[in-house]
Amino acid sequence: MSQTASKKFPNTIYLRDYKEPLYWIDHVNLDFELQAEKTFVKSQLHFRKNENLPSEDQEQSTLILDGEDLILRGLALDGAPLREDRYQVTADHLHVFDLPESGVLEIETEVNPSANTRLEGLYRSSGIFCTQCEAEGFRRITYYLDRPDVMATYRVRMTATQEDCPVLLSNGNLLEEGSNPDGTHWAEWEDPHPKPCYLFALVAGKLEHLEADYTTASGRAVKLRIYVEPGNVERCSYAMDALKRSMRWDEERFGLNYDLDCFNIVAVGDFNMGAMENKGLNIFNSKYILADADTATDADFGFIEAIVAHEYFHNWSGNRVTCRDWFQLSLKEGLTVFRDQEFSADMRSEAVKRIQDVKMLRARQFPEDAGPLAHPIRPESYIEINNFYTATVYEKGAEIIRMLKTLLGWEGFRKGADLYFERHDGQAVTCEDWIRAMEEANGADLSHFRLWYSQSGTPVLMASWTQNPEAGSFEITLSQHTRATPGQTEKRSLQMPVRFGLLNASGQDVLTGQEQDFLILDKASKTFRFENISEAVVPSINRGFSVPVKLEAHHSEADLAFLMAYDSDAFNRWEASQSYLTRVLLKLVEQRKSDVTRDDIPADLIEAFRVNMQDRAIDPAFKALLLTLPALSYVADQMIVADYECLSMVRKGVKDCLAGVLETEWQALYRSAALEESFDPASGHQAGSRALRAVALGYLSGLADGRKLAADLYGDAGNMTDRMAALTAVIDEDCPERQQMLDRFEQRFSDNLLVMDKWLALQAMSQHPAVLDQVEELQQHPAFSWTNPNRVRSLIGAFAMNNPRYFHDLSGRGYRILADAVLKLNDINPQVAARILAPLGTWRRVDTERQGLMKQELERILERENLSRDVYEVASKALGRD
Ligand code: B3K
Ligand code: ZN
Repeated sequence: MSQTASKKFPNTIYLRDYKEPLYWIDHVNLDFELQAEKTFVKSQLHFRKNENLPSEDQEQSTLILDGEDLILRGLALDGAPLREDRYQVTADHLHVFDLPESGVLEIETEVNPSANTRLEGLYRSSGIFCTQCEAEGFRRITYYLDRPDVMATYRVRMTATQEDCPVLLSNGNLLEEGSNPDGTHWAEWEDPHPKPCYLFALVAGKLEHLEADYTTASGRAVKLRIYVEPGNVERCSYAMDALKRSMRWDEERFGLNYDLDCFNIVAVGDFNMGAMENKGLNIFNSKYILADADTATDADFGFIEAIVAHEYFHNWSGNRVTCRDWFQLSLKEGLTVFRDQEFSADMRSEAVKRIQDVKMLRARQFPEDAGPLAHPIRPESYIEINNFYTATVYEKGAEIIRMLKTLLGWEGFRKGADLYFERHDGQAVTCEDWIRAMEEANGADLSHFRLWYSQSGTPVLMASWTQNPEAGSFEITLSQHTRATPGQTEKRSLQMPVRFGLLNASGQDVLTGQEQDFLILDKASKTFRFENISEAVVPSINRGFSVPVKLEAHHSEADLAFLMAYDSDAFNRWEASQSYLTRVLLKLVEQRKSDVTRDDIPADLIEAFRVNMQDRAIDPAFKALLLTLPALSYVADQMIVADYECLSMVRKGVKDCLAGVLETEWQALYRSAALEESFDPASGHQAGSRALRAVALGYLSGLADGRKLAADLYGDAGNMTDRMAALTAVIDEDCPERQQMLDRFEQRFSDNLLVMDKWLALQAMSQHPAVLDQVEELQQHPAFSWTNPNRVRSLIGAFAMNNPRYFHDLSGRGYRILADAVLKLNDINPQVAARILAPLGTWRRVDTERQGLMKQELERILERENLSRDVYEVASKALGRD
């Protein structure tokens, strides 16, 4: 066996190079002998030549399997060991020469799960063996064709000691289990549904479970189980409830039923992302399973509901119908995010959910589109695919699906989805297959719409209008423009379904009774004319955020105040408040206003605030959003050069001013939102009231009385949401209450690391002047650990992503803290390292002095020897080098 060195600079993979494999693998038998440091994996691959390939390819007979960090222990073909000249091992492949048309290849490898800190492949988390194979982790378990278009059925046997691993799980249904005289035991699982290896999973360890029964609409009885570390079963009920509701919802809304006799979820503490949809055996970051009133906030419950649903929905959108290659990732992710968004909207308030999703899109995806890693939802190239599990592929991908729903209507959309799932069941397909199903089921032409899949960048949508009361006409001109992004200089006009309405002075929609409530902009500029509009109207544009664009509409301030109070579209009502506040903030930044007074805030804006505060008809969750100032990063994105320091000062000034001017109203709101009933995580009304109280307290906390109020709330809090609201209210203040609450929190929750994540993140995001010292000190705190992704994200990630004011501190310390962390993590967990690195790529957004400091840190990272592919790609592209 010869070993060749890996290349210094990683390769780029291109969509245009896609080719089917030379061999297919139809069935896999796996046999695991699980030991903490030495696990043996025997695999039998039933392969056959791909007859689809052109004849010159067919003449080849070398099977090239992927494999990384593996020790090869044995290799046999159809029962006979292979001589050394029949194969070659390189750093990332196993080449097997002269294979027949079909046969069974047997491979034995050895891996060390305990040494696996990358958390890809087979690893141990608190003594539990678990796997993460998407995107390319299976090759760290055994040699395989690690690509999603190779779909096989699996039979998995595992053996481990009864004592350390009483529970043995894999995909599909349990076939048999038994014990051996030496204290070990075994189990055999079978998954009848063909799947790519990225959906393979195995779990073994000391676990307890919560169980429930479910009968599908088609009559199948399913055992649902959620496995957790001992002592945590009581905290799984909400996740179980969310799972059952997701299963029912998918039957009712999409006609999709579950297809195995059991559905297992396992929660582990060390996990690179939120969760993973392995067939029949979802593995979750415990953060998205474990919850009770005392340890989880309303937001946590919302995430649990959404992520449990998301992973369950993948059973069809991702597993039964999967991706041909990783460039098609949005095919499963965009669609599944859209499905989970619709589910959450149905469970709670549709408007509130939509606003939360758009806030998240603007905070995470817009910067991607404006930055060095801008890519279309179907990227054309990558160095490391794990860097492309992005907000663009996921969240913008979901927006594109949502536009299809707008264009075709729900019924048309459902017809297209039905055709897609029926036609492609058991296949690995492309985004093109999805669009074609939508077209064919509806007799629609989506040729122009397809551009959304290949063009990157956030379009700007401009709107201007005129009204001629005498003629009774109203004309609106919509225009679009998309700025160049790296590698895509020419942009074309997209097809945009812009939802639209006209409101008269009493807030009524005048365009009722029309066939559709959207305008289609399908070129650079288009004018739409409406007749018989005799009264004065205000346009409400891009309702429900129907197109993912930056809207530039020249509403007057009076129009915005009006829309804030009257728009029948709840999203645009919120949007108007954000636009108005953003305008005010930007103007004050221009004036570099250090001392904001009442005169700096337009009277009608204050009045609109007061009216909304006092309007008892508004749903409290929506009211909380209406009264929240736009995020710092959102306003900064509207500036030519982002000045976080000045903006943060002005924003605080406006907040304190609104607090003072409306103090009585805030006090009243705070009191009226108090709840008598006991905590119910499923009640949207309760969660809304708590959110509203938190907003009121947030304003009041700038005033001396407010700190006392926060301290009282902390003392009385019977749940984590209120406790966090109290702490959040004082975390930016330099007051004794802050430290007292932090200490109390630490004493009470030091043994629950998931809860301590909140404590770390709050301090990392604080505007307290000592925050840079604190972020460094907290790295030494016993609750922090470099090997756990949740801890790293809570401290380093929260600081770099959510504390722009201090991340961009002119001392350059914020940048240094991040770069040091990236370098440390490069060796421990490259995926997490590359992910937290992203904020350093935003250097083009700040002044030249900061630009220099940021680039210096990126250079320092790139100089490091043994840089992972993950970090190399993000850092080099950030500097515009790749
Ligand atoms: N499909 C997984 C994400 C895998 C990420 C690999 N780096 C979870 C999800 O989207 O549901
Ligand atoms: Zn997903």
